[in-house]
Order: sequence, then C-alpha cells, then structure tokens
Amino acid sequence: MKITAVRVTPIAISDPPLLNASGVHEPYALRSIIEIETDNGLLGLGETYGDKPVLDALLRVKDSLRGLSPFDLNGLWQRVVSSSLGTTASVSSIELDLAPGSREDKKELKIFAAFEVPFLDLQARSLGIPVHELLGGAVRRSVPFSAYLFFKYSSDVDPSYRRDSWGEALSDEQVVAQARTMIERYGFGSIKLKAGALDPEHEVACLKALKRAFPNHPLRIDPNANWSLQTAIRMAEHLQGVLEYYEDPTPDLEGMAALHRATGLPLATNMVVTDLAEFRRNVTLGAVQIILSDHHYWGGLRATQTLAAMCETFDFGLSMHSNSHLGISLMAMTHIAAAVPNLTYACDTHYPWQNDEVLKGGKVPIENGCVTVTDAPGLGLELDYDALATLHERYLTCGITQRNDVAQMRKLHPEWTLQRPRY
Ligand code: GKR
Ligand code: MG
Repeated sequence: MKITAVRVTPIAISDPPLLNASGVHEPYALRSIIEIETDNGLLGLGETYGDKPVLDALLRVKDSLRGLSPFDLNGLWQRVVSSSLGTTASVSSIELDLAPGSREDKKELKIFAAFEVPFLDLQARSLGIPVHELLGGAVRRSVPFSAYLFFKYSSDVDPSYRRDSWGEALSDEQVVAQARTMIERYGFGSIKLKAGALDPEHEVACLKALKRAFPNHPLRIDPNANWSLQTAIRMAEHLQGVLEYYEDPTPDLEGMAALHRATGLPLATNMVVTDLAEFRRNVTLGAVQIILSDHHYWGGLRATQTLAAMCETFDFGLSMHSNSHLGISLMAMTHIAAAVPNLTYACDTHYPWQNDEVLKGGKVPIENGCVTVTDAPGLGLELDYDALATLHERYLTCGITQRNDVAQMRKLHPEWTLQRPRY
C-alpha cells in the first residue's frame, strides 16, 4: 500500500463568543482536514489546526508523502523534519498563548501528528480493524467527556457570530443554566469551568454555585495561568473539598510547584507539561500530578501512549485537553482514549460548542456523557464533501488566518490590554 495523493483543506467553523484568559473566541475557529489516498483505493482522514503556521507547514510536507507506505511512521517523521518548516507567526507569542495552532513551538510534532492519524486510519482500514484495535485494543468502548463550561457573551455582541441559543453566561445563575443545558443534552457526568476571564472571587463563587446545583459531579476549574501564585493560593482556600483537580491556575512549573506545596491540591496542566523535557522538569519539581494529553501537539496517538506509560511510571494521572474541533479530531481522541488503560479522567472537549460538521451523518453523538467507538475499520468516518466545500468557502471569505482571541476582544472592547497573569 503506497500513498498516491494528499489533500489538505482549511475550513472555518463557527465558534461562539467564549471568554478566556486571553480575550474572547473569534466568530470562526480554523481547522485543516487531511485526506490521504492510497494505490489500493483507501482513504485516510485527519483533522488538525487550520492556523497559518500549521497550514503552511502541512502544505509544505504533504507532497513529500507520495510513494510512502502508511505503515512507515519513521519515514513520515523523516519527511517532516527534512522539510525545514521555518517560521511564519506574525503575532507575539503571549497573544497566542492559548492557541497551540498559532504558536511556533512544536511545529514538527504538530505536523507529524496531523499526518500520523490518517496514516493510522489507513493502516487500520487496510487490516479491516478499528484504530482502537490497532492501538492495542479498547479497554473501554464508551469514553467519558466532561461538560466544558465557559463564561460567554451573548451572540448578539457582534453580528459576525452565528446566533446561538446558549445566551450570555456571566453570572452564577447563567453559568449553572449553561451547565444544566449541557448536562440535559449530553448527559455529562463531570464539569469543567474555563476561568481566568473574570474576577477570581466571582469565578470561584460560580464554581461553588455549580457544586450546589450538581453535588455529585466532579468539578474542575481552569484559569489558564491567569492568576498570580498569591491569588491561586487564596482561591485554593475556597476550593478545598470542591475540586476534582485544579487546572493551570498559575504560570510556570515553579509556580505550580509552590502552589502544590502550599495547598496540597491535585494540580493538572496542559500548559506547563507539553513535551517530555517539561515532563522531566515536572518530575524533579513535583509540581503537577495530572497531565492533560493532546495528540495534536504531543506528536500523535502513539506519542499519547508513550505519555500514558510515562504517567503510569511516575504515578501521575492522565486526562485530555481540547481546543475547538470537529468530529474527526473527536473520534481520534476517542479511539486513543479507549485504548489507554490509565486515562481515567473524563476528557475535555469543545465539541458541544460547534454546530458545523464535515462528516457524513452529521455530528458525532455524545450520549450519557460518552462517545462510543465501533468496530468499523479505521476511525470509522466518511467525509461529507458538500459540507467540506461550504466550510472551505467560509475559510476563504472569513478573513481570519490565525487565531487571536486578544485581537477579537479589542474589537469588542478597544481598551482591552493583555496582562498575564491578570489577577
Ligand atoms: O479555547 O478558550 C479556549 C481554551 O482556553 C483553550 O484555548 C485552552 O487551550 O481549552 C484549553 C485549556 O484547557 O487550556
Ligand atoms: Mg487547560
């Protein structure tokens, strides 16, 4: 089996005005859809970031994959590293802090991961088995995800946003209502509150309101390192006994280590342990106890298995991070989560916030808080080419080429300045 063609299609998916530590989501999030054809008539699918730095690199690498076997993952890595991926980011790295697709770092791992998933899809399809079986077999067929809550503006805040029925979520009542809707629709059994956007006392009050409304749901809060160490310690006093884990409240590994020493709370991260070098430093510092994997920047599904083995070795918990994404990413996340025995926390996903889809059959169902794997070959997915064309056309006309939540907040509030940590 040899690769005969590789297509990379950038798309723009509608995204609501969700608040975070940098600012607010733009009306569109960018993704790249990857198709790889082989000489035996198979098609492998993948999805990754659509921001310019990643898109440019994908386009640079794709034609070098022709002639390669989809089983040759070392050959894929060699082609990625020999492509001299260069530097294209035009915005400061702090502005892009929460946008892994726009950041320059780890480009090779991101590009490798983007192609590794369709390679694995093709391997599994050629064997007539699902990707989870290729990865060692499903230890769970239903993978739990958490309700991912955001402080949010109404979609009326700017006519560019798609109208949505979620409404505004700034007060504790509105946040609880958002959680209720999400849990009623999808059956989630745990809750994550994206924080770092509003006053910390208010965010903690909202979390406590969630605790009262959903006393049996494990709760997480994620201020994306927008709280100083002092603030994170002060908030921890209100959070003892409330949290499943405390995710990235304060910047850098040293800060997280000091926070853990001061509070004893279980700390989680997708910001300060993002590669094996940081993993090693974390072991030395004893900073974070739960690592959020993300195959899109850790280097793919097999690299996620390596990370899982490392977590087991050092007795760390393992959970999963998410950015705005569609169903191909969701199913890649689900297949790997199904096959990793020690991925024992419900995974993050932004998927309920996205209305668009490029898959035949539409949105992937989330039922009882879970996405279920099947035994269909590969990822078990097929593209809806009309939907892909529509979303590609939108990419061409939307005017966004690189995620920047700071710039979007300045459009709504020109006086907005980025301060990290803000509180
Ligand atoms: O999309 O606003 C967002 C999130 O804040 C995202 O950028 C983060 O990377 O969800 C992520 C997280 O858990 O830190
Ligand atoms: Mg996080």
